[in-house]
Amino acid sequence: MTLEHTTLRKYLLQMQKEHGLDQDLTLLVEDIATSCRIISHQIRNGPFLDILGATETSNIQGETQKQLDVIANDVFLSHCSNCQRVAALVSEEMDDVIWLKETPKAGDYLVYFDPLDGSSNLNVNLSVGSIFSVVELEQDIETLTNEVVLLKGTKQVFAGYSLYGPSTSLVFSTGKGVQGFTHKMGTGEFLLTFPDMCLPDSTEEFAINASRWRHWDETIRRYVEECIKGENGPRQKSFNMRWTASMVAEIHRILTRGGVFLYPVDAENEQTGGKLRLLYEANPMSFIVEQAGGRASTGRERILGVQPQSHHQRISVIMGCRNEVELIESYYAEQ
Ligand code: AHM
Ligand code: MG
Repeated sequence: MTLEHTTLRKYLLQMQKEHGLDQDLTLLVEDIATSCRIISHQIRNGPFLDILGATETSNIQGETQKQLDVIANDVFLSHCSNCQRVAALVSEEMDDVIWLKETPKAGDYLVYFDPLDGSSNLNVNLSVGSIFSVVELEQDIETLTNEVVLLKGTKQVFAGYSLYGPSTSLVFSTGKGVQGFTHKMGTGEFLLTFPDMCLPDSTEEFAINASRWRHWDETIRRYVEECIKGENGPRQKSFNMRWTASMVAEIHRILTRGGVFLYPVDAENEQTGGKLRLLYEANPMSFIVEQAGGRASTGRERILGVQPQSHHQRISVIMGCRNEVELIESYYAEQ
């Protein structure tokens, strides 16, 4: 049986008509979708093209770049530059902000992306993803400085991710809920397969890299310990744990069946503020999680409300089902 699904274009045109979604944003979303389709193709053919390995270079955060990190970055760069409203691009893989306009105007777009997140999964053939978001400038800009791109996550008008798993998903929000599309192989189309994705309030599943236990603060240890104690502990229920080392895969699982994802600041990463990056990892994912009815926090404050200090800033991340995130926040408040 073949089901009839709404195409990405049909959905975007409907959003234009019913919610006044900007036409230029529609084109930009389609260019982002194209980027993801191309990257998906490159990943799936990676072993034949010999592009799964490392390059000789490191990115600004001192991490070795995979060849596919660089390829995916180039794909995003070229496609996101198509839209005449895009003023600047900020990527995990580029040291500097890339300015496309000399005198950006109010209403122009800033695009943030992590072209290939979780790329340590590439050569073991596990899921990776791309993360992206768009912010609209509120005023004309006279001087191009990095401060211009340091806008809070609450300013995002669009955010999403693509998951390169058994199938290629495109999940995004324009601020009207979360929609999940799947790339239909052989057709070039993304079809709306998971409309209005939403999170339950509660969960019995958590995701954390438990090998970092020795670095965690008291609050994270307390939370995880209570989960692990299961029925006999204070939570009085049995918890399951998952860790795929790919935030996109993790958040997609959580959107699908609930859960909470933690990559907290800890004793080892506190000098940099955490592991995950605010502008192109934490903010887009927080937008999606909140739009799906969940909560996204540093443990002490809402991620979307954090004022960025630099464009590669890192931050503590705790997101997913509302009740779990609020419980962890309450533990931090007690500490
Ligand atoms: P990356 O942007 O360098 O790929 O790092 C981000 C990834 C996340 O997707 C994932 O949650 C985390 O790093 C995994 O970290 P760890 O190696 O500690 O498990
Ligand atoms: Mg990343």
